[in-house]
Amino acid sequence: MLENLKAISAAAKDAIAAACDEAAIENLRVQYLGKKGELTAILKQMGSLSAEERPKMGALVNEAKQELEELIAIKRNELKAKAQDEKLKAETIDITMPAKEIKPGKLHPLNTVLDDMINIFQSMGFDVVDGPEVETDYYNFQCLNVPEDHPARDMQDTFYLAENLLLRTQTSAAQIRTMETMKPPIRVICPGRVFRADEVDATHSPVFHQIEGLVVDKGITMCDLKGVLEQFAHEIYGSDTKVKFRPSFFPFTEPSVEVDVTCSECGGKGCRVCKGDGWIEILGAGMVHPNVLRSCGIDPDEYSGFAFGIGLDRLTTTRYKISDIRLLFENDKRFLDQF
Ligand code: 2U9
Repeated sequence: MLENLKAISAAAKDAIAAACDEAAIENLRVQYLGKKGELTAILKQMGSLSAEERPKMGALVNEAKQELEELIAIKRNELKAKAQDEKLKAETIDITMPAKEIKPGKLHPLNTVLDDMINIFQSMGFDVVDGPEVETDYYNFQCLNVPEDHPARDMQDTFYLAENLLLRTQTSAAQIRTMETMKPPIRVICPGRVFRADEVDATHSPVFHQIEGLVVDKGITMCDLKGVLEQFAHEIYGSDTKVKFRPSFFPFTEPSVEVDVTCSECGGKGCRVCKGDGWIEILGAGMVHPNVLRSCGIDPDEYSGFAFGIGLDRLTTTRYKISDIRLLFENDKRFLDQF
């Protein structure tokens, strides 16, 4: 029995040393130490030994069992570490591979012009206010002295979401709310997206952008309007630009003006950009109509104000010599990459 134990033990040690993966080592554990294993079989034969030999033999078998268990544990750990090593080597990332090019984004030309305009008006003390694109008929028209059936509604036809709910045609409603909630002095600009039911062509889009401005205080006159808008025109187009104020009509301002600047392309001589005129129209403005002040709870006998509206898209297309307004809304990267 002793010889048998030695032979089994020696064979097991050789096999453990030669095992090359974790599955093989598990098979060896079952083969030698499992319930039906070779070493377990020797233990089962102990009954045939004399009472004197049994404890000695028992001790030897247990010793051999313990030794094999330790060898198996050591080998198992070795094989585990080896397998882990091989896995890591196989998963090595080749950091010499050229990376995918990441192009940083940039501002849309409309936003570049908008940022310039906001800077100019902020430096003159204006705050920026925001408002919803979906408006009520009251805030978009009635408050601005455009009652139902007023002919000016034709020029500002828009998209109706419900009987009383529409897409705003100008950003004025945000300024109306400012007047309702703030006491004068008020000095705000409101940039934003506006909508009109216009046919699409190279110079018209049903979605476009405006910056409107509003100043309300005691003693505001047409001189303040001219000063602020001249300053704006000089900062945008250069200080030798001439500014012309032409009489006009808007229901929400009285008197009203349209403002032209000398063409920045030809300096006023007349060219293709200004269609030979020498002047380019850049905005509309006027003194806030007393009815508008009254509808916001401001007494027109005590306060006066001026307002203006500038089309951002026109300003952007003339600055960058963009021939078609639609290019601003198509988001074609080949177009946008040029700015
Ligand atoms: C309030 C009262 C009056 C804003 C004004 C204009 C004149 C104007 C056009 C410019 C180009 C619209 O985008 S455009 O087509 N706007 O001519 N806008 S006065 O008047 C206001 C604003 C707010 C409370």
